[in-house]
Amino acid sequence: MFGLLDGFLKNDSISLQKDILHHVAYTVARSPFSFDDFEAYQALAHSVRDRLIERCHDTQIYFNNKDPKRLYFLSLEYLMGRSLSNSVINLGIRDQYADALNQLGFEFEVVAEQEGDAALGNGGLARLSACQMDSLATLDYPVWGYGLRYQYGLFRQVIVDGFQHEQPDYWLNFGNPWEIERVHVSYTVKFYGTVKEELRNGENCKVWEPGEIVEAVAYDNPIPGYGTRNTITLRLWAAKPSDQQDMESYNTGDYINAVLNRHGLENISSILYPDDRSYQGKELRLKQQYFFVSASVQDIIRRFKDTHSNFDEFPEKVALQLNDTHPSLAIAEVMRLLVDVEHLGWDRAWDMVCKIFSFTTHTVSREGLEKIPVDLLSSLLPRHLQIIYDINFNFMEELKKRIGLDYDRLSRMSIIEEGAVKSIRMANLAIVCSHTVNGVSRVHSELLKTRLFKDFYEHWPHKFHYKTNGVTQRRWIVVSNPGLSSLISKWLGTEAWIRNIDLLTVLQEHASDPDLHREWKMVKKVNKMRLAEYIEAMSGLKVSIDAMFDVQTKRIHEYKRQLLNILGIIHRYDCIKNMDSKDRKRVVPRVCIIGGKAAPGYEIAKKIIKLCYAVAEKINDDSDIGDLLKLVFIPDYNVSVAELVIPGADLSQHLSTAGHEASGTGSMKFLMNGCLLLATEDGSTIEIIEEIGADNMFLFGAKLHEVPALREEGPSLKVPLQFSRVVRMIREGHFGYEDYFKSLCDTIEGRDHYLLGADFGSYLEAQAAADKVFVDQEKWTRMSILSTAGSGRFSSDKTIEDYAEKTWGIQPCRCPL
Ligand code: 26Y
Repeated sequence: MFGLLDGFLKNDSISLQKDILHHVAYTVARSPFSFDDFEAYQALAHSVRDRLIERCHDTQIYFNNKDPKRLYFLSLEYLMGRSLSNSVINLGIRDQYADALNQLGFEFEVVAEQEGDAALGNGGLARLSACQMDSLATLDYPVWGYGLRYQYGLFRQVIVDGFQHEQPDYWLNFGNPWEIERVHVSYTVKFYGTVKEELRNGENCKVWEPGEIVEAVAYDNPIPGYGTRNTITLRLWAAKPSDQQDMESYNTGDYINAVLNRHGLENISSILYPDDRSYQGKELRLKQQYFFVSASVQDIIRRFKDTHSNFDEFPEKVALQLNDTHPSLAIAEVMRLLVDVEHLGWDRAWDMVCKIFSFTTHTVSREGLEKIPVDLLSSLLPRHLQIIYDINFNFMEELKKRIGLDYDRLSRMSIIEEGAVKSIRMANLAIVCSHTVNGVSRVHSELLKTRLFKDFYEHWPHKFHYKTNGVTQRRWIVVSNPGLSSLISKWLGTEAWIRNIDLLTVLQEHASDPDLHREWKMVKKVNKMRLAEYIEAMSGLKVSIDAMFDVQTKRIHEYKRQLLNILGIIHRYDCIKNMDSKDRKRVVPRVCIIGGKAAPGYEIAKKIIKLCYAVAEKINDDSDIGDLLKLVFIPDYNVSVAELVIPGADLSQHLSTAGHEASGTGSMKFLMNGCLLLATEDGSTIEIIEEIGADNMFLFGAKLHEVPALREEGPSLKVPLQFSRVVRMIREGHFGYEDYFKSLCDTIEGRDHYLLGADFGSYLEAQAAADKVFVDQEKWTRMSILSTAGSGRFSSDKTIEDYAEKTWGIQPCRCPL
């Protein structure tokens, strides 16, 4: 079909040059004789977009012909970051584009820097969705991703005087060449109103008469696979006023108000909620969830009906994946559409629902589980509340047959939580209706079975599976660390590892080769220089690239214990200050780098950021310390900053109190980039130890089974003297702001829920061990090579293959080249 236009788009550098100039002239509307870096980016992006559209189209035609079982991945969050480099690398035409740009007087890297991040998500869960989409496309699975097209992404973090301020991220201001607006793909989504009963063909039917109608319009974001023509679609919904909504007002002549009223409705898809407790019980959040779910489910059913005259084959053709509980209303929506709209009987619809849904939870704690107040649901989605009640009634009846009248257990397992605020437990709803439930690491899945969802595990042991998260080597090595990527390909003699990650283990054979060591260290050095330049440009601080670059970047949270890191840095500073010049010669110089956002309402997390700045100011200004120790906070950590920071790190820290990090995926990115880990035995780290061995990393801290007893001890727990000393330094105002930091210090002295005091001693030992190895560069480099070599198990390709086979029952469907 594209062939009829002008033949397929050509990818040699002359054709690409022409194409870029064409877009400069006709899309960007600038003179092809004079355009700047940003305009070059826009033109380039549009040229890439044309190629993506071509492949997307072919992929869909191929899928439609083959009609395979499709996976529909439902997630309220995707952290895609930038698209340009990733797309041209996956399309296999990066070098041709770089040549084309060069001929036009531009540099690819400089042009690529013009792109802003798409930050439609908070952190781990959202970046995981993005990595998984890359793997799904690369492995040729027939998939659609669904989500929301927020107009404001995750807030921008601005630091003023060491304090975090949040600014809106209006990321669409400069246009978004990576999406295709589908004005004709739209669905109406209903809210509020009442449910009536009507007799139809002798049967009682429920008819929902809504009070508000909104239109969902599709924006398609092509996701190209690597080394394949397959390009799948991430379909994001935007809210638009519906023409059906205000007909009445128009008719009664209130034209102005009718038009004004329409505008508020667009707000549904405008803001991403930050990951804090403030979303709980908020009507807008619930509206977002339903809006997204309803449009997606209508789209899925429409696609199925395009090629099927009845629903017999529905469960053989459709798999729906719930990315956490956020999209769980999809369950009630599928039931409503099948029963009320398609008029299938309840039992038949229920049977299908139980065959199509699977559920991944990313949460470890009970407080992290979502609940919706019944009152809110009853007003916003009255029909869905009835459906959930019916599901729960049937479930409770079935359960009573199995366990009898054990009311404690029945009430724990019920989808409805009674109490001061009667609520729907979204996780219970998801578990009851899904055929498969999984956590995101082995230990997390064990915790689900033994704690969080113990009752459900005992009832349905077969539903519980374990999956270990992974990250895509395309983004986290090939795009972000081209030097390492070429080096790996050179030593393996092939680029095949980019699709077949198992090949990385071949590096183990060369782990002691001095030639590889030399080249490996050179790559790291170049990446450290790049990072040092960024640090200087951002903060004015000059750092020595001979120092160990020690990094902790992730969302700021008490359980992630950035505070432990800062206390360790204060201790190091204190030690250096008290050393004579002879001892100072033996100190391993460090550049400590911390970065991450605190949720806007999370006061303690914000104090941790301020403490980091206060300590940094003291240390960095102390001429007595010089290059022995520096501390930098990198503001506004996001995907593209991560792409710069991770390849430049020597050491990375993953300090969560055992049992608190469901998985953790940052560690996997550092591991792939040959960065050594200093970590607790928590989440995915436990599996990383199995792959690379405990002696190739620096482990410390209480183990999972030791945590409860340590907590029991409370304030009577003995903590090291050094711990009390550094906390006292903060309390006594060594870094200023002593009143402001008091409540922060109180969280770790006394109750110390996250056990900083208990783990401080072994933390310092692990740090000392890291120093010792860093002096022995040969050993360090060997450990670094073995880290990369052992990172294959943490490729999202592995995770996705596992889900495809064991959870979704889908097969690759590869569009011919
Ligand atoms: C607004 C609210 C409902 C909400 C939004 C986002 C609540 C939670 C989240 C995000 C949670 C999250 O990112 N969890 C992390 O998921 C990663 C991927 O599985 C894990 O590696 C990580 O341990 C977990 O904390």
